[in-house]
Amino acid sequence: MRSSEAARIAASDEAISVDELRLAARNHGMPLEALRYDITPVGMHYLLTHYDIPDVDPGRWRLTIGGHVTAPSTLTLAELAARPRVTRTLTLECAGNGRARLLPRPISQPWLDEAVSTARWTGTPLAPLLAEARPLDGAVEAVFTGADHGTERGVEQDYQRALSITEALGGDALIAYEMNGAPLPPQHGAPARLIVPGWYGMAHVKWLSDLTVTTEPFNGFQQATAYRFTQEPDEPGEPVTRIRPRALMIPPGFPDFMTRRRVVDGGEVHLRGRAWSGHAPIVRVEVSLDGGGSWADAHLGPEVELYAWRSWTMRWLADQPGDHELCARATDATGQVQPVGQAWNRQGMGNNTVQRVAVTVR
Ligand SMILES: Nc1nc2c(c(=O)[nH]1)N[C@H]1C(S)=C(S)[C@@H](COP(=O)(O)O)O[C@H]1N2
Ligand SMILES: [Mo]
Repeated sequence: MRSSEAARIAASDEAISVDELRLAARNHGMPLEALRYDITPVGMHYLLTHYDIPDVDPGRWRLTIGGHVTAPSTLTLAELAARPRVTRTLTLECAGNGRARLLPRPISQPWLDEAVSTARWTGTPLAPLLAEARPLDGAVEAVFTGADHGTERGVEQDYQRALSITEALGGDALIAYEMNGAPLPPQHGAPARLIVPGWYGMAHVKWLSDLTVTTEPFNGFQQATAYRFTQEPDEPGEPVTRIRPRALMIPPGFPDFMTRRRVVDGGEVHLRGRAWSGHAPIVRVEVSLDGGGSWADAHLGPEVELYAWRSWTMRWLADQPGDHELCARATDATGQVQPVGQAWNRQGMGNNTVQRVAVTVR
């Protein structure tokens, strides 16, 4: 359903509100120093929950599969766990990452750069499970429903997202029940969630309770209204899908408590970070030591798994005391490279503008 209320854009002098602060406190980001870990420790994994974390008893939990299929079914968690098991290391990033850096600022969860993390997700492949239900001719989409409920811009809803039937039957999505080798914790979707490798966060439906095959394209709020690239309030826009390439660096030196401005001791500084894309492998990371004026290639670490972040390093001879602005930018194998300036859209989606880290060398 489409909402009659447009997403709001902050006025040029409008500060972050208590409502935005509340969202930011509930939905924490990953501290950038955690870019040091190949696999983000569970408690440091970024979090985004639109409504409340639902109270789901794993013993009573069921996944229902139905709609336009020949063989509807209901699975318990034990039945799901008895199916073929796969583990994938994947980087998840919220589509709204970078939103609070846009000018003017779209009002929603005010992420800066930190809504990204990498985990090992274990579950069973979606495609064979859906194929066993035997979708009928005319099936167009698979709609995934979470157990959480709320309202958004006046539309009451369960959290729902759809994949095309082609993507669901031919893709590499999982129904995951473990994260980093342990059962999913409540905040990450216990007991089971959808994982769609390479896609922005909104596709990975947590607290999955139902999968329904439809004969019409799904027009729920999270599909048709939210998660679109739009310029105008009433424009349908293009859907947000896969993660755009991005590199982040671990801010070097030490921070000031309030401003988080960095102080770095002069000499050789070992810059490092991660880069990822949901389209293709990362083929290049460049670093700028002068705010994006000039760029030099960083050294890429080993390729991990498709859609998992890749490490990069760069030696910086910090021999000029004073203020510097460090930037990093990634290029993936499709040739997509991060923009240096902003690519604004109304909902603040997919903002992969380069990161800027202000440091003072002493
Ligand atoms: N059921 C449900 N699934 C959801 C959400 C939600 O609010 N409800 N948020 C989505 C969004 S926008 C993101 S970015 C990811 C975040 O996953 P995480 O909290 O496990 O990091 O979950 C997605 N899945
Ligand atoms: Mo998100």
